[in-house]
Amino acid sequence: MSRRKTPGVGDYPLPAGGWGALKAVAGALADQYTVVEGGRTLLSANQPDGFDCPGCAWPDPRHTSSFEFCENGAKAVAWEATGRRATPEVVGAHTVAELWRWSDHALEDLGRLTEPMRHDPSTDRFVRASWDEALTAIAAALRALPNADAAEFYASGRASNEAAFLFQLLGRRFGTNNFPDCSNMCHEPTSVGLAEQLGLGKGSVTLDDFDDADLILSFGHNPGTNHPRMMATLREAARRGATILVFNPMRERALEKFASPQDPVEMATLSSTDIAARYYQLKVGGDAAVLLGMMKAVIEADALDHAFIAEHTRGFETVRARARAARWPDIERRSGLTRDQIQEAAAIYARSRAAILCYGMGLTQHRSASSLVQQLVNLLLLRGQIGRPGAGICPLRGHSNVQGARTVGVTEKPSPALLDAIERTFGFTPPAAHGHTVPEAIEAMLAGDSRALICLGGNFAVAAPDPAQTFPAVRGLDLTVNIATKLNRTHLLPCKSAWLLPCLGRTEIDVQAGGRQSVTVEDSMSMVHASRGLNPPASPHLRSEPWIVAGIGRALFGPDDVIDWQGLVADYDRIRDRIEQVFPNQFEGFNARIRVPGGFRLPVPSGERVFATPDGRAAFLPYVLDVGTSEDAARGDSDVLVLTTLRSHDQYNTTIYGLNDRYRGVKGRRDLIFANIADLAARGLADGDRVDLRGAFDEGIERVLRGFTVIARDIPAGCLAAYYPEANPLLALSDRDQRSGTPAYKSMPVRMTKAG
Ligand SMILES: Nc1nc2c(c(=O)[nH]1)N[C@H]1C(S)=C(S)[C@@H](COP(=O)(O)OP(=O)(O)OC[C@H]3O[C@@H](n4cnc5c(=O)[nH]c(N)nc54)[C@H](O)[C@@H]3O)O[C@H]1N2
Ligand SMILES: Nc1nc2c(c(=O)[nH]1)N[C@H]1C(S)=C(S)[C@@H](COP(=O)(O)OP(=O)(O)OC[C@H]3O[C@@H](n4cnc5c(=O)[nH]c(N)nc54)[C@H](O)[C@@H]3O)O[C@H]1N2
Ligand SMILES: [Mo]
Repeated sequence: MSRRKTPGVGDYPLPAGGWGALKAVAGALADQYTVVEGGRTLLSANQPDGFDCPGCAWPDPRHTSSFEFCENGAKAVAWEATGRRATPEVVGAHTVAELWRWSDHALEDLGRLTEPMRHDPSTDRFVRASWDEALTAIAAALRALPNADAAEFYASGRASNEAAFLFQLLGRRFGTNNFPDCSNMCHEPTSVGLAEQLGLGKGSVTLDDFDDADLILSFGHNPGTNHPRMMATLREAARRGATILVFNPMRERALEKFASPQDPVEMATLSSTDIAARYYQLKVGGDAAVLLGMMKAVIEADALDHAFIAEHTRGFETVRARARAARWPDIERRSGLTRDQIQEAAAIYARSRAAILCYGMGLTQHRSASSLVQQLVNLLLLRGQIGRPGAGICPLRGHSNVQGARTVGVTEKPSPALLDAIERTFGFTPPAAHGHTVPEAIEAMLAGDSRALICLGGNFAVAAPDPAQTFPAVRGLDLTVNIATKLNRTHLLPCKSAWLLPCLGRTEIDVQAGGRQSVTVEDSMSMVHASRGLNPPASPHLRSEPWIVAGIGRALFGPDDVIDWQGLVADYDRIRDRIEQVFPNQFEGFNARIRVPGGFRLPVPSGERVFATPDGRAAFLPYVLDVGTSEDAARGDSDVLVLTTLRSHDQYNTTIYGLNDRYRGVKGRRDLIFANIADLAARGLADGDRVDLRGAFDEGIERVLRGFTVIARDIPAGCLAAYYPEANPLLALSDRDQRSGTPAYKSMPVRMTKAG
């Protein structure tokens, strides 16, 4: 590939991991002035008596292991344990209009928020407030809403089970099921799709299954950056001879070669382990076609588990008929892979004894994603590759407790059973009408129906698509409340009454009336365990998330409410007792069981071939396109390219630690578009040129990204990649998976031209 020299862009010839990772940790700690404290803090991550790492939801070997090194876990911890403080003086030194012009990195880099603040519209600055003043004013503003459904209760997946449980209780006691959740931008297609198909919207495997698998299929995730502790598992699997097949439009370094910082030999000899046996660079959005092709090949070779299909499934004939009818030229065109490649992958799968299929955002952030993830399961069902040792489905969850928040009731579509249980436990009747997902919440704000937004963490407006609509939607509200550790752009969308409430982080000691508290979280594999902070709080004014949520509840409903808000937060065992009462089948003996190191596993019936569907069978479900959208995001227009969005190695979602993306050879910048050289040539562009991107099907709203630098990369023709959240202005709010509400962040239709 011909390459012009573009500043800050090169290659990364080394294996992922290794010395580069160790060096990066030292740098991250030094940057945040946490060298001494930080080192001690790191050693407590994921230890039996320590805190759960806020980095990701990958499980630990029973949370009882010796320290497992993780570069990006270290960055997450250092970022929270920083020595910097965003006091009211520091934040209030600038108007909100000034702060708005800062980068996302600069805002959070101000450090930890220390005291409650309110926005003063007369000066456009944040000013100090007391907890009393804040909670009283928030309760008054909520009471002033025209109806309960005018409030939106957003949760990000870092909140503990205890905080999330109280949060859903607060919303339902207030009278709404409006729980837009970060999951609506993330793994909701898993919750929807797998639930319909397997009776449980979660993964079926355990960590031990990886020891038994002889094949691991990896679709659309980048563990070297986003689930680094998974690299130890993949490396072990590769070294003992398991085959790993990767399906990803980008060549991700860690999926090719990885050196373990914990292996003295690899570190000393600068050697590494090959991860992927085959790396299939399919087109962005080409997964449905690849899966159809693989199913076709497996069915035609009759490599099926007929007994399993007969005994445990329904719907096989429809899926078989679809696969047989599919034509290879169509499959090749839509997938970007050749028939030979797909048949090769299918043959490897057909020979495997036990296969695990892993996937991430590359699958869930498309139109029809709920149906797409079901195709992954179809492929497994064909060969009975679920519910036995070494086989099953493994969605890689995002936030460290996003799965747990859902388990304890943060859902906009509560089941009748959940509503009954809440009524029985607390003695009030919760609302039954379904509430809003994230995009629906934004639409309701634009329509003027939603008037208040309470955020338990996260960066709602920046994580969401379409700032051209989302930012004004939040600015137009009557009330915003952000419970947060650090300042971000969502906080800078002041409306009539805007509050910033600072909370403790996971790494910090949480003391309540009843003494020192632990919280609990659930990982990607349904393991629940305790998490206990050990650092002194960043400020004496910080309160825990449960305390803040309960504080709003008490201010809103008074001390004589049917819910004893104050009593519950005095001792989190009481919150856990209530969780057990509401979910007796899952949390029986909750308080006793989290006192055992490593915690316990929630029931995962699909892992034992028990499918909690209406007929007790796992369902083969054909791929269904969303009404009104085309599978091919380019919609038949040859000028339109399909843009996917990525996380760099130096970010945690909208938290930008730094501007490098080491494994993609990028230094000091994020204003990049990765493109195929043929697509550049077709537009008269060269590597390093500045370009504008425009949303292709805009229907009246102009969506543009100006002056980004285009880089020729090994990515299939017709596809582009850029960083999240920079590219979010290009995605229309309406472009989403209809069933889960998940925005199509991984298939934005755009046009690319030389910068104007
Ligand atoms: N350090 C760090 N850790 C994190 C996070 C973080 O930002 N930083 N975020 C957390 C969260 S909330 C989440 S959800 C997870 C996200 O973890 P991932 O799912 O790994 O997240 P992405 O960076 O979005 O990467 C998706 C991968 O999908 C590929 N891809 C893009 N489009 C397609 C496609 O159409 N098909 C296929 N097959 N592949 C595609 C991309 O090339 C990329 O390798 O990580 C969690 N952990
Ligand atoms: N284009 C594009 N857009 C995407 C994605 C994508 O792949 N591409 N991914 C989507 C995904 S998977 C997700 S999960 C969402 C993420 O959406 P969110 O979860 O809303 O966003 P985060 O960036 O994780 O939130 C960061 C903020 O959380 C706060 N915070 C950090 N720790 C704590 C804590 O312990 N308690 C509290 N209360 N607050 C805390 C800090 O103030 C910080 O600024 O973004 C989505 N948006
Ligand atoms: Mo996520």
